[in-house]
Amino acid sequence: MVAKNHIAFFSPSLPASLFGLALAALHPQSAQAQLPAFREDWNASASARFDFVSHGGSQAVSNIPAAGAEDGKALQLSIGKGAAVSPAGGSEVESKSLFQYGTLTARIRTADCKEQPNAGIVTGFFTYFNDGSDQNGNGLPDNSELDFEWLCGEPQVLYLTFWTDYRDADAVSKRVTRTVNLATGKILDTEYREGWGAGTKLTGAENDPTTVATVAGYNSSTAFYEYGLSWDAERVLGWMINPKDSSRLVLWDYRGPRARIPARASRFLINAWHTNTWTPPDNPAANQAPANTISALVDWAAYDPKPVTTALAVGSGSARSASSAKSGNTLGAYWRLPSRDARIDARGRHQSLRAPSSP
Ligand SMILES: [Ca+2]
Ligand SMILES: [Ca+2]
Repeated sequence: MVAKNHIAFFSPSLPASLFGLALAALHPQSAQAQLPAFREDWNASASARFDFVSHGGSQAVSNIPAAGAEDGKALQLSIGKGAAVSPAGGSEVESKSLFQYGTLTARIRTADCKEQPNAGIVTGFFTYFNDGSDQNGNGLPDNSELDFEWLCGEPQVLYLTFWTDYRDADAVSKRVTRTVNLATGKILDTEYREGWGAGTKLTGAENDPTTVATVAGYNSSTAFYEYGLSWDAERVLGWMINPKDSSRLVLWDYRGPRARIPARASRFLINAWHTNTWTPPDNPAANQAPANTISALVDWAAYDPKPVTTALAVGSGSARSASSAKSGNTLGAYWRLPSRDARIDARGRHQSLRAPSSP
């Protein structure tokens, strides 16, 4: 009931400026006000929450009939034949608003390369913010980013990477990363990295859990799965709903130093793009440009501002509860950002510079 009243208070008719003042009064200690929960089902031609970004033959289009989608409709993120390398040659959706902390979820079928097994295609579900400033004062531009990524050449492998900093000039970064093969239940690496090679192995609270259950038959590109990122100042969890029993399968419960956890309010994005340098561990030949259009599908995407501990306590219901929140509050103008193209270009450079097997 409390949550309901909380959401009802923030009427869509409130001007953005008043909305901000109201939140500031309610949350005097939080640096960044939280936005209300929402869910986007992608069953209309446009979205109140997300901008669609297409490049040439790579198109982001919603309301596409899709078998396996809960409502029969999905967002299609296509990568066109011969698409240029980097996210700037792919397609994506990008939230109009910024989010700081809470849980982001999406039900995704990643790009399917069964017709071209050596295509180099990334599907990404992530947060991102980089305006070039250095608010954490460590000498590198802040790059707040939480990534869930898949390469279509080995669609049973998941890459989780949490970034705090990235400098475009020399690709120096600060990030932690975990790679998991879910079909075998094997954690391939859990490391802190500043460059593109191997980094420092993580232990203790930075390496939890130390084992991940096998998801028999897992193939991210042949079925929809629900994935989530739960984030606060001291913790980031990457998880998915296990299709066997609908339980939450925690892939990584990262509780490292605060300095290694992104802190800037960030946009919520889902994209698909061509890489010719980042290849999966067991398929190093998977770097080809798409010979024909290749697509990922997204059934829905949701946000829930509840703190991580609360979100986890309600099990897999966290994503569903977001769907009960009334959508349609357009708050996109609340935080001002550099132009979208500048942001995409910066991210395109840093993502496309990845070395083989180095998320
Ligand atoms: Ca910094
Ligand atoms: Ca849908």
